[in-house]
Amino acid sequence: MEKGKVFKIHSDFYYVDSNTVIFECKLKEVLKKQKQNVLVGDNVYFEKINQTNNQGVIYEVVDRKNELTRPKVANINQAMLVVALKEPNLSHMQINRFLCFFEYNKIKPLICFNKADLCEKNEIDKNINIYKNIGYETVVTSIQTGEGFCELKNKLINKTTVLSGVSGVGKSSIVNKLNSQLILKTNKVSEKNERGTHTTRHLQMYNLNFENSHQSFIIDTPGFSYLSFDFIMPNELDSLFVEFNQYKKKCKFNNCTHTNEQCCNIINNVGDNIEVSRYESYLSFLNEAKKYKEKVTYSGNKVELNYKTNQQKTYVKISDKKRIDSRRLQKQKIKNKIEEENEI
Ligand SMILES: Nc1nc2c(ncn2[C@@H]2O[C@H](COP(=O)(O)OP(=O)(O)OP(=O)(O)O)[C@@H](O)[C@H]2O)c(=O)[nH]1
Ligand SMILES: [Zn+2]
Repeated sequence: MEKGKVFKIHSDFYYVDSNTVIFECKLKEVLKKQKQNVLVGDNVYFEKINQTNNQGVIYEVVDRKNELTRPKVANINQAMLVVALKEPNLSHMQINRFLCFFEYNKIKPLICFNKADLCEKNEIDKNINIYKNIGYETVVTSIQTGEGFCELKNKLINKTTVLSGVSGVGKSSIVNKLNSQLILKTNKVSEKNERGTHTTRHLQMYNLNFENSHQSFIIDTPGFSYLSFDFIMPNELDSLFVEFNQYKKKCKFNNCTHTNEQCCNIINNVGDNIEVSRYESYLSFLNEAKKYKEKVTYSGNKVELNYKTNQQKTYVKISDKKRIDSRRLQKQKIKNKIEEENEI
């Protein structure tokens, strides 16, 4: 039996990297029947079925250290959020949106401020200090000048990093620069594109093949560029703003929403110990989460669980063709919490 890492999934085929040899694998029938899901980043045991063609069958998915449902990836050490200092303009709301999502999923974020060549040093410092002061790891890079790439490599070495960030910030350019053998499509209109050989990117893991490490991976996640607050109850949102924790204990009401209550210690600290942009993001996300909660409360949809789970494997009647939808589960979770709240 061989061991490897799933780096790409295409319909029923799982592409497994085993010591830099690529195997095209199928899933063992019994695992298929058990609806065993296999994610990019999964470590698997497989058996070769054809030596010459590098084909195999996956027999076992190793227990995951963690997993994300959107995008569907497993065993990640950190998330790199790429933002541009200019072109497109930096959006703190956008940064905070991603940070909240990673906090919720307990994944350590690394914020990469790219396109440093387009921005004055003092403006860069002003922006990154907002996040450094909270305790987030940051790095400043430029594709044009090469600034920050040594530091970035050190932060990526021997880790599996999931890539995120809105379109045009330089994600593909950064990956291409980290490993010149990789050629991810960038947005710049290239001769290739003009000739019409447009390539669509897929969720895929790349080995960065650093000279001193073969275990540094990055997962490109096209489409992972916008998140809405449909995963958390409004009253839990403040916990995702980590720097609020030390102040909210002193709010007068323990169910304080930090919006218009009297003696709210969060509001008292905005502009001093809490950045205005962070608080504004909080208010905006709170509204989104409230709207989602209302929608779930009033939607007549019956959302029911119709399967049982046993550890990671989900056993479903084979005849049951229904797909287990992570969004539906998410909605069910929020629904359960609303019910709990109503019972109290
Ligand atoms: N000036 C400058 N331009 C950059 C830098 N990094 C990337 N760019 C340019 O920004 C544009 C977008 O870069 P991409 O790498 O395609 O951005 P992306 O985040 O992968 O975009 P999507 O594929 O749409 O998600 C390209 O024209 C790059 O050449 C940088 O550090 N400085
Ligand atoms: Zn408060």
